[in-house]
Amino acid sequence: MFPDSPASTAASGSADDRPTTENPIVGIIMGSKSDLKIMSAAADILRQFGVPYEITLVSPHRTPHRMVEYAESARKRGLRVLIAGGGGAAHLPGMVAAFTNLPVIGVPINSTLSIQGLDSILSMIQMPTGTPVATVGLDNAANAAVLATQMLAIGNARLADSLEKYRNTLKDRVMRTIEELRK
Ligand code: RP5
Repeated sequence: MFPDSPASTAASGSADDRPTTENPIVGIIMGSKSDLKIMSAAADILRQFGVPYEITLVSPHRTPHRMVEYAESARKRGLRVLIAGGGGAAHLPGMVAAFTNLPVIGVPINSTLSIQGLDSILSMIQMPTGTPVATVGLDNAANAAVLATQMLAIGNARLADSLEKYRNTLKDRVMRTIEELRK
């Protein structure tokens, strides 16, 4: 998709059939399998940027001990950014942030249609001072992956270059539409 789609990690397959690339530096986690259809977009973006990732389920309510272990071991295992998705009372990003100093990006998921995901958004953005969760828009796992890539690009010229090319593809798309509208 991007002009220089790097092929250093999983070159094909969906997030479902490629749960982990080699030496992951981004951990994508979510509370339930029902979140995967949203969260797989983060894996798609990371693959396109050539950022190695792992993707798995970590439920704050159903597997709380696993959540603690995952968060506490994340840095030691080489992860540098975590992307955590959850719907409803979305405690996963906030609780994971409490157990690690790695940056945590939260993806609120609209799984409780009656209140349209507002519960999830509020669970993530209203964090106490000192334990932030960088929250992206509702269901926008792709933006979480772009933000994770931007964080990693601070010390990585290849990623910074890929991000610039990505931005240029977005700009080109707008310019093409402007041209089409002129006709
Ligand atoms: C949360 O509850 C999950 O993140 C999911 O969005 C929501 C519903 O989970 P399921 O009942 O579909 O497993 O923990």
